[in-house]
Parts: sequence; structure tokens; C-alpha cells
Amino acid sequence: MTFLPAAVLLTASASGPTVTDLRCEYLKNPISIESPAPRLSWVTEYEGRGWKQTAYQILVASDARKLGRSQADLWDSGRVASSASIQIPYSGKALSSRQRCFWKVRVWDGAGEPSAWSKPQIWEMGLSAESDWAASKWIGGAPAGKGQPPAPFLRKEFVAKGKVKRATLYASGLGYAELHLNGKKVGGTTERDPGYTNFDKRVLYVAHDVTSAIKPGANAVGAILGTGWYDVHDLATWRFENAPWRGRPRLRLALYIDYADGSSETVVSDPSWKTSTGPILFDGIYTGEVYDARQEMPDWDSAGFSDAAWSAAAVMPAPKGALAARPCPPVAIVETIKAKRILEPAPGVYVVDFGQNIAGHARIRVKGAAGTKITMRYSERIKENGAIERDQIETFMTKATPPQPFQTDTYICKGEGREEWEQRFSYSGFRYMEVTGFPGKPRLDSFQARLASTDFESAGEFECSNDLLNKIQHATRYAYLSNAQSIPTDCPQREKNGWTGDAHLAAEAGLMNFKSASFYTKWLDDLADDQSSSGAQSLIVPSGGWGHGATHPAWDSAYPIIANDLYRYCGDTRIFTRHYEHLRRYVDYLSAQTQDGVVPFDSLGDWLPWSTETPSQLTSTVFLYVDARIVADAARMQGNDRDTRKYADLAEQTKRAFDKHYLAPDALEKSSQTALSMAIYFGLAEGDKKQAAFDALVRNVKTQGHIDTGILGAKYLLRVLSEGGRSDLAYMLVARKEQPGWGWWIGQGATTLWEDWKGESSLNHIMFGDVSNWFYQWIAGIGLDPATPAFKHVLIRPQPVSDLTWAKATEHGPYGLIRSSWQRNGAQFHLDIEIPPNTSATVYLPGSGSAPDGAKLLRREGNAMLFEVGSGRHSFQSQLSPSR
Ligand code: RAM
Repeated sequence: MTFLPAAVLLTASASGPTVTDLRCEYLKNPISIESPAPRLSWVTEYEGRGWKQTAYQILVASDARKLGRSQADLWDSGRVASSASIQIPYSGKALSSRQRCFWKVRVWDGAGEPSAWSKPQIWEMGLSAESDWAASKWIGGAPAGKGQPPAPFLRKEFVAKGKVKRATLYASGLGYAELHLNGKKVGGTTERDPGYTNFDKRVLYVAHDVTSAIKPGANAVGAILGTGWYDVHDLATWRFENAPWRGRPRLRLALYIDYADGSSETVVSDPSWKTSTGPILFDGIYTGEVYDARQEMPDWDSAGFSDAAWSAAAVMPAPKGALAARPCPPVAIVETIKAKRILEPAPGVYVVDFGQNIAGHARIRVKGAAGTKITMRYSERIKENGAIERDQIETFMTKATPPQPFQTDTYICKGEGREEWEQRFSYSGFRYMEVTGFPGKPRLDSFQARLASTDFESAGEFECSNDLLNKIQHATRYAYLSNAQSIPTDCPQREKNGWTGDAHLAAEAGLMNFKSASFYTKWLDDLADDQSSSGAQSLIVPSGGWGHGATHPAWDSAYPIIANDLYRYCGDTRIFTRHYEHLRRYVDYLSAQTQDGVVPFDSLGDWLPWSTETPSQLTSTVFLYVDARIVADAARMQGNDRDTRKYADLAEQTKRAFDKHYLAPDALEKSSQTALSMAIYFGLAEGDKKQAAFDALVRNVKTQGHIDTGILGAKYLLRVLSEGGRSDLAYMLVARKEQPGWGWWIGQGATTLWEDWKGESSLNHIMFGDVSNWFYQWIAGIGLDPATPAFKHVLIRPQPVSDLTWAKATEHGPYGLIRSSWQRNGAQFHLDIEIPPNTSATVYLPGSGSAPDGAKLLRREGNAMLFEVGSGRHSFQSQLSPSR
């Protein structure tokens, strides 16, 4: 910071700054990048205070040795005078398919001193042209008769003629492909690859570096195919069985092998592959899996296996969608949970309690005679007698004719001693599992729960002195993970669908807790794929056709809102370039349906409220305003003046119409918590009206003494109260143990967030999850500055309210680690913070205190003193005034 005295800068530790955490398109060393100009980022680590980057240099070379000698044959950015360290587009030589790029970065500080070079990292381009798939064909199992045939296994042997320098396996499988190479599954604990999209528009492929798995001589490559969302045949919800893309599973694969002698070859999926069915008799995304271990084919994925009895693979038509590299982490087993207790509600009926609600499946260990059939039915609840209870979540399955099994795995023993099994192609939402047919008495270690989720890196942690809040935080993280299944879903059991409203309400909590930017980047492509040419969107994305019928602005706005969240939290402006036409088209489509400036029709709104309903016309009109504002901003960022004006005007008109219809002085008092919070949060109520709305909100909250919103209000109410200086009231709403509220859920034993305040439906929904974001941004006080995306400037606003005595949070933001930790002892308040190099913060210190070294007092605002600090660690002390 320019105001910092030189002495402060000299407190720097002896070692200089290090450039770390190099990422390409949000990922570390990715190997299937599609963008011709991938965006690069890094983090500078430095203990001293007030460090600022004044310049950077990026070198990109085509091989490691060249990069070692700093011979940047692909790109030398030169010394660029800039403080930017995120979202920097590669702008060197054009890159070809499969090109591996080696890169490193150095930075210059305020005194013009360069850092050392970062450690070299890589990124690799994916297969950019259809021709890169060489002669590969889509192949599948042998044509089947009636009914749902077992899962096809596919295999091919090949000879590697020498030492392998580099080998990459590219593959796409619909619905899912589990890849195998030389006796092993490829990809560790990943599952349900490559991921879910609108298969008529886009089909993902995965890339694996398999260099070390291929040996000179005979090798075998193979795949097992699952049905997933491509071939939904279980008569479940939303009529996916009629999805336009529906077809039998198929695989496309190209294995590129580069030899040490400079030659290369490609092994591809084609009719020379062999196929057979095996132990997976049935798999369905809602139904579960049936596995007969007696039909296993040991070593089917190794060279030398006799596949004489297998048939030739069938060549299948290509799906309509174009192949695209998966831009985000896979779904994988991210945690294994031990069984906590086993109940026996009826003789031979065991109910295993894993103590944690999750999405995933169980792993079973058993010794049984060949043919012993063990059935596992997953559930979120149990009855008083310990029997599982699924009425709340299996509705769609039981309504089907004939009724369908629902989240049920069946294992048939092969009878060869201890057997261990887990399913591959389905998943369930559960805490409990009913087991029938188990030979003998199961032990706790007979079962483990496997949490399957998009494999995010954690981005943040929050903890405080009130354990109830910690449990809500825990429940939010598990609900978020449970609902990150290649797409953001509503719940992992009943529907498993990409309900758009749920997704945008949880996106900020998701971005604070996990490195989820690439996951949302992928899902925004799904939103683009599902949009009609009219601009209309579907309620669930991807959609097999259902949910396109009507306009629901509070759900559809997921598109502009999440795009904007990627801008606000990650500084992503390209997301607007990529999606601008779609966003604009949606806003045009919606605004054409207004009357007198407001959205006149009924639509989904403040879903599942406690007692007070908010008119959907009101909430929809708020979203029209929000969307118009986002599109105006996106237009401005692209220098499109005409559209900037057009959408800014639309936003202004909407604001005036909203004022006329909903903000009359006598209306405010009768308004719901949701209506008031949304009007304030989005700036529709301004000046005196804002104050009047806030006062009405405070009166409402005090009189009722509890939250009285559905999912929309639950996101905006807490922040609006905190923003207005009433974190004490927001805290009261969150920390109360009575119904309605998050605390009541926890008291009822919740380990994930629930669908509704009454606890009558799913126990694993994420749509009330923004409370976790409020923990970070307000209680611990790591706040996003709306004026400065990506935490380039942080607002540290700790809230020592009520009985809280300490809180702490960390956030691995785009520029590095942000930390805020505070304690209170009586009126003594102590705050420790850490601000990443190249960023700064405004600290809102509650009470009265003086500026420590390295901080500059700005002014007093309400109950807090404001200080400006540069990067590094800072400690503050203050004397709190008597609390409310
Ligand atoms: C429910 C879903 C979802 C919600 C919609 C409106 O069935 O579970 O959470 O967005 O309805």
C-alpha cells in the first residue's frame, strides 16, 4: 500500500516472495484444455506486509528442458507492468491438439525486485478436432433382446512396441464408462465418468495420463458401460425414459501412445473390440445396481485373458452432441465413513446407521455361500422401531406402474471366502441402509459408506464458539457435496435433478467452501445447451424435455446470477463473453412478458415458506431487475454501449414499476421478510424507502422472533440484517433451537440441510445453504467487496454478537489465503487477520481501538472503526461498547 511507511515494508521476512498454486482454467496441471487461450493464474506467498505485484512475466515452452533454460518457444509475455495474477489469457503461438505446455511465472514487487521463478507446471490441450479421434468409432455391447440387458464389458488387446514416453487415454462413455487398463481401473476412485450433459448438444470426454500403466509388449484396455442419464429406464421422475437422446450405452476411446523412439500410435475403439456381459445385471440411476459376483470374469481387463466366448463389439451411432473436454473435476469417492451402529428391527433385517447423511453408496464385506443374495435399501430416516422409512423420498418410484425398486443395491455372493463389493453406476441419498439376506450377523466393519461427489478442493473453513453454528456449517458442506454430482442437484435421492433455483441460491456458499468455479463453468454450458431459441429456459438443467413449459424467473435467473457470481468471486469476465447472447436473450424473453413493468404471472417464488407467502409476481420482478442489471454490466464490460443503455434502462423501468407496485409506505409494514430483504438487498428500495423497509423488517423479525421465509428470503434476510448493523438479529434467527430454523433441524439430528422448515420431505437439500456464506462473510468476517471482484480488496467485518466469544475462518481466494480470527473476553476484543500479497483490506473493527502498525485509520462508521491494511498478518485490539 502506498501509505505504508518504508519501515513496515522492511518487516518482510528474509526470504523473498514465492509464486505458487499455478492454475490453468482453475485447474492444476490439467490435461484436456479446450480454450485456444486458456486463462492462467498464480498465487504469491510472502510473509511481509504490504506486498504488491507491479509486474509479471510468464514463460511457456514446448518442453521441460527449454523452460528450464527459459527458452519460451511458445510464449514469453515479457515483463508486463500489471498487478493482475488471475484470469490472464495465454497469448502465445497457436496450440495444437494434445500439445503439452510447460510454464512458469515470476513477479516484481513495489521496489522493482523480481521474485524467483515459480516451479514449472504444465497444461495440455485436449482433442480439439473430430479428426483427433482418429478412426475411433462409438461401440457398444452386442445387440440385446427385450428388457434391460446387463452392463456391457468391452476389451481390446494391443502390443506396445517399445518404451513409452507418454500415453494419454481419451474416452467418452454414455451414460458412464469405467475405464480399465492392464488389470486396473483407470482414474482411482472416480465414478460416473465422464459426467452429465444434454447429450444431444454436448458429450463430455475424459483424459488420463496413463504413461506408467503401459508396458512394452501385450497390453489390454477395456471399459464397463453404465446407463446413467443416457439410458434412464427406471420409471422415475421427470420422464427421463423419454429423453430425446436415450439409447443403449456406448463408448468412444482413443489411446495415444508416444514412444521414446519418437514414433507414435493410437489404439481406438472399433469393431475389433470384443464384448460380453458380466456380473452387473442391472444398473439404474434411481434404482440402484444388481451384481452377481458369480458372473465375474477375472482378469478380463488384462492381456492374455481368453475372450474367445465374447462377441464382436457393435458399432453404434454417434450421439448428436459434440465431444467436449470435461472442464471440471470428476465425481469421485471423497470420503469413506464407518458404520456407527447396526439395528435389527426384525429378525434378519439389519439397519446400518452411518451417522451422516450423504450421497453415494455402501461398500460391503461379506463371506457367504455362492448365490447368497444380499439386498441393501438406502434411506434417510428410520422409524421408531429402527426400520427404514422412505415415504418422503420414494414417491415417484412407488407411483410408477409397476412400482420400481428405489435406491436398492443387490449383491449375489460368489462364495469364495471374503468378498468385497461396491456399486459403480448409481448413487443414493442416505444415512441408513437396510440389509436383508446377509449371511450370519453383520459386524460394523461389514459396511462402509462411500461419499460420492464432485471432487472439489476445499476452499474455506469456518468455526466459532457456538457449536450449533458449527453443526449447521457441517450440514451445509455435506448437503453441498451431496448435491454436486457433475451438475448441482436439488437432492441426491428423490429427484437428483439440476433444479436451477436451488443452484443459484447455494452458489455463493459453494464458492466460499469449495473451489467450485470450474464446476459452475461447466454447468453454465449446460444452461446454454438447454435454452430454447426463444430465450426460454428449463426448470431443471440438463432436461430430457421436462420443465420447458413456463417462465420461472426466480429459477431461470440461475443463469445470469451464477455467471455474475463467477465474476464476483473469481474475476471471470470471459464467462460473460461466452454467454452474453444467451443471457441477453433470456432477459428479452422475460421482459416481453411484463405488464406495467412487473412480471404479471404466477411462477415459482419464495418456495417452501414457513407461514407467510410472498407473491411470486414480486420476487419474479426482483429477478427481472437483477438480470437486467447483470446483462447491462456484462454489456459494459464488452464495450457494448447500446446494450449497456438498453438493459440499464430496463433495470431502471423495472425499479420504478417495483416501487409503484410494492413499495408504497403502507405496503411495507405488511410485506414479508422475503419481500423486504430482497428489495433492500438488490437496491430496489433506496434512500428513505430503504430505511423504512429496513425498519419494517427489523420490527417483523423482532415481533415474530424467528425466520419466516422460504428459500429466497433465507438467502437475503441474514445479509440484509447484517449489512444494516443488526447481525444480532440475524444470529438470533440462526442460533435459535426452536422451529422454524436451521438450529431446529440440528436438534432433530440433521447432518445435512433439509428441504423444508417442517422436516416433512427430503433431508438433503442445499437450497437453504447460503447461511454458510453468511458465517464466512459476516460472523468470521471475510467479506467480498462488491466493488472489487475476486477478493482483490477484502472487507473484514467480524461480528461479535450475542453469546459468541470467538469465530475464525480461512478462505483460499483467487489471490491466496485470507484468514480472520477473533476472540472476545468481556469487552476486550482481539482480531487476527491475514491478507494475501497483492491485495488489501478494509477492517471494520467493532468498538474503539487504535491503529496497530501497518494499518491506517480511515473513519468511524456506526459501531466500528475502519482501517485500511495491506497484505500480511495484522492484529487489532478494541474495547467493545455494551452490546444490544
Ligand atoms: C422440488 C425440488 C427442488 C425445487 C422444486 C421447485 O421438487 O426438490 O428443490 O427447486 O421442487
